[in-house]
Amino acid sequence: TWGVAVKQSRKFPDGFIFGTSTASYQIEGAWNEDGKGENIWDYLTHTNPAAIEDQSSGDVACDSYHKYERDVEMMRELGIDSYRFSIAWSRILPNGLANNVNEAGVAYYNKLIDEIVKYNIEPMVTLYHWDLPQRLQDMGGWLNPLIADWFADYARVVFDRFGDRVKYFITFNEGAQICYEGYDWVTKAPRLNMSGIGEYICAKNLALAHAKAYHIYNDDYKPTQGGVCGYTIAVSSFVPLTDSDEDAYAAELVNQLQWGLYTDPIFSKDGGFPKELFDLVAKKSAAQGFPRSRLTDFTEEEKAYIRGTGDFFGVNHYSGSFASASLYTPQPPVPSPKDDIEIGQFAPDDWPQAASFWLKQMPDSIYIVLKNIQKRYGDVPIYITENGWSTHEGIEDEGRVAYYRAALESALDALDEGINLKGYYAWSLMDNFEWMAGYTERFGLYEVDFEDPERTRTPRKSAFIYKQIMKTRTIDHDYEPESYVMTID
Ligand code: GBH
Repeated sequence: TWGVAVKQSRKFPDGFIFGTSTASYQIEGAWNEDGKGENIWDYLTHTNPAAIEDQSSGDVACDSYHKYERDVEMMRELGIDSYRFSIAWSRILPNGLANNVNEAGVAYYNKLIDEIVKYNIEPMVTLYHWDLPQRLQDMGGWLNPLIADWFADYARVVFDRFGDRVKYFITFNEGAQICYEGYDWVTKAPRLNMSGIGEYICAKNLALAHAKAYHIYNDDYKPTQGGVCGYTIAVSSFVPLTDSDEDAYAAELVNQLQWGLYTDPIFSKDGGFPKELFDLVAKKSAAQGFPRSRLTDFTEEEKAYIRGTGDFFGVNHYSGSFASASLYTPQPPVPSPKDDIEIGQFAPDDWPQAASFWLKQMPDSIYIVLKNIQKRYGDVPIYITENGWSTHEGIEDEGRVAYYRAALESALDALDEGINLKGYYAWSLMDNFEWMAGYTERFGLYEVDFEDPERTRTPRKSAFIYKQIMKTRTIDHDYEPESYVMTID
């Protein structure tokens, strides 16, 4: 049809950045080599292996600590413009505090960054992708307000050592997941069940930590290094179930809880927490007999200090759902964020299902997400810092191919409407340690053989498809790789 023909000729704009993403704990291995300190994932997987689906850990993972040259070779094979990876805090600062810099850890990232920039690939560095030094967890982790200073000190070391070559920094990967999953749902380290309280304390401390790091970059490094510093959050497409006012309000509340709580303080015009959510938690807290709200407000000074501290908005996007109060069924525990807003969600059965239980392919979901962000924060520059699909082992990954093609069409729809989307990073360059799912779910463009001491990486079909899209800057839905032999063009 005409529609398809027109779509096929659409091009990604000049300067649009294509990349792939990874994270330190998920790929590096070498968990105790060369002076690296223990982090909360080392601690969790070693003390409670049963918490991980296949009782595995990131002790070796993809062994990227030793195999980073192969990783960069894969980036060259794919032809990416940029590589997003994270730095392991405890590899640089073994006990988390900045009195003791581990030079061997610094040397590893220097080698990696040099290898990346040697081939004109732009490094994008996440400072924190979930691997907190265990010593800082022992002192309360993200619930201790002092962590804003600890994080700022760490950030200064990173800017100082790597900012000559790294021009894109992201403070946090997915603030909401750090807080909800780590301090309520027990689905991520440190697995503390402090439902309805812990995540709100965490949200406030994270915002302050981010702002401190941003100001350090902005004041002391940006003038000479000339880069940018942003924040990444997972944003799903929450759509009102019907066109009623109630459902519009329901979707707004879910947006506020799932990401606005973490990003409004940084990106909204007035700063601070989202008003409706803030008022609801205050009201519920009072009714529950708490002498003060479980969500502690910022002072006016803090609000002003945090507001405007994002050069770009990084969005990790995977899926979405419909939202409505009519879908809500009360469930323990109370207090909890779900109980605070009393909204239910629903994803239809006929959306394609990935290997991960939580991941379905929602039609148009990137377009919807980008529109929601634009509506909330105007024309802030946006990078999709993660987007991907899980399968099981196997090179023929038709589900991932279909997902990427649809996602990138949806990104083009958004670009057509002038949305300020500057880049797109596929999650992930290769299979890796998928947190609680261990190695049972695979997100890689390259398959990794975790039985093989060499951790051999093999391109999947999707790697060839993504390569073709990046090369031609268009999406050809009929393209099939001639062979599965990968070369560097
Ligand atoms: C990313 O998080 C992580 O940054 C990355 O490390 C990880 O490997 C990758 O995803 C794949 O998991 O309420 O049941 O619908 C994705 C975070 C996880 C956020 C699923 C939304 C929805 C769970 N997303 N979550 S559910």
